[in-house]
Amino acid sequence: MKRICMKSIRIMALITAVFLIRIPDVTAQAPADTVSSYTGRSFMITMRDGTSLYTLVYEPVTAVEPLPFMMMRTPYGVEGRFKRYIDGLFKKMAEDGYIFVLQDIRGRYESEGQFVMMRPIRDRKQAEAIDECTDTFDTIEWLLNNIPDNNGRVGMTGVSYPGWLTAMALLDPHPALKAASPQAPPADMFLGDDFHHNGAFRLSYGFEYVTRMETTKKNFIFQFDMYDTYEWYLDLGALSNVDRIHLHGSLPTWNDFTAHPNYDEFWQRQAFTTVLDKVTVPTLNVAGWWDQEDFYGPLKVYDLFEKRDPDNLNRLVVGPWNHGGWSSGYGDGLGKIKFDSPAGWYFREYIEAPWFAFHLKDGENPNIPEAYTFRTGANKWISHNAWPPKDNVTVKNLYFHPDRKLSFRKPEDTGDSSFDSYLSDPTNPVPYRKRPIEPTYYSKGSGWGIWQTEDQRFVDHRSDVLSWE
Ligand code: PG9
Repeated sequence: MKRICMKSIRIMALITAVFLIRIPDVTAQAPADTVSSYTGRSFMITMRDGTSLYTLVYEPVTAVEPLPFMMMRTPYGVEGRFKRYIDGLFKKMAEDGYIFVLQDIRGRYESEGQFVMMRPIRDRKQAEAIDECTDTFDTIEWLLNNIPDNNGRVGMTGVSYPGWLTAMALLDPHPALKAASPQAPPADMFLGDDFHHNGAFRLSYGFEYVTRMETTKKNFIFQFDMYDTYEWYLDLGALSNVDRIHLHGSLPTWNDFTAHPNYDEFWQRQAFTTVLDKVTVPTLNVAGWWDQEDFYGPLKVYDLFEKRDPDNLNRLVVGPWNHGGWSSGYGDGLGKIKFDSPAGWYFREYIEAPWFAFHLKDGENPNIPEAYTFRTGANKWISHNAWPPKDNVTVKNLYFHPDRKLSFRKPEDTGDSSFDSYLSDPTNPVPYRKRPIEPTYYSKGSGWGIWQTEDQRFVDHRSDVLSWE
């Protein structure tokens, strides 16, 4: 029996100043064919421990001045991906002119070494120790010395795992790293990001992500023998059957899931507990309100950095997007919701690219406010001078009431009998997406990317689902 007490939910009613709102005419921007103006080369760059990482370097065919590097490191494979990036995340930046650098991290795709899922930060007392931060450092050092006509400055960005790699690079940054934008980086895989939410294991995501990443060096697709994965997971039975039937102890991260069901030292060590004394690199943190994978992370990273930011280099942008929804397309809607504003495109053109250009190319200062968030419903960008906002904010409690009502009025009866309850039956779990539920990745029409905006009435009136109005 679960009890839902008449506790209050704290919400914040925000009344904040609106400025800098410029929703440009999208149709006026004809897409330029930028990819043909870049030429690429590949290198194996050797790290301090002798491991070499596969790296692609793309330079403009004609450049009139020394250019900064824009780097992205990833476990998802770089070969053949440049066109996708240059049509999306890097489109405006490609027009501005950068030397783009894409790298396979250790143990993935064409790089040597061993892949470790979200490799914990090294023991800094050991001089030879390596981690994602030292790999970034060594790569930057090599680029500066081996790719001519660079201006000595490096920017770094990426979404999700690449966003986390960007955040890791900031812990001991190379002096040439002058601007970094960690976008949707996970920060704590037990508390709020991909694998668990508040300790609750996200079974389907955990299983599908880990089989994808650790079965081979390249992305692997687990073949479900059923269309509806809800039924597949239900038939699976106990969690131990994953190993008994399918994995046989072969995947390190699955082994970690089962060995560490609690928030123990393992998860705490992997979490983005910063060893950063002081923010020294301008940092643009980016999150989407409906990120189905990593919403906790970017806000946490922003928050940790903010506490160590005496020079005011840390910024936050939150828009109406799902996971990475800002990195391509207009980002003007999600599922059935429309925002009357090309928020993704606006972010790339008017926030991200000018911000990088200011730090890396002496461009005009776009004066990005401390926190810049998109208010859905009003469909406007809002500037804040702090996050969470401090000015013009009213904090209100929203209370559960009898008869499934919600109100800002405090209930009179808060005694022991004031609770709602439901019976939860593990053999008949509440689906979070409408069935049939397609696999998370590589399935056409998978609702994974938009389930957080999906109409939930398909589970209304189940006896184990409570709703309040
Ligand atoms: N959300 C994905 C992820 C990041 C880091 C670890 C595990 C999963 C991703 O999209 O990269």
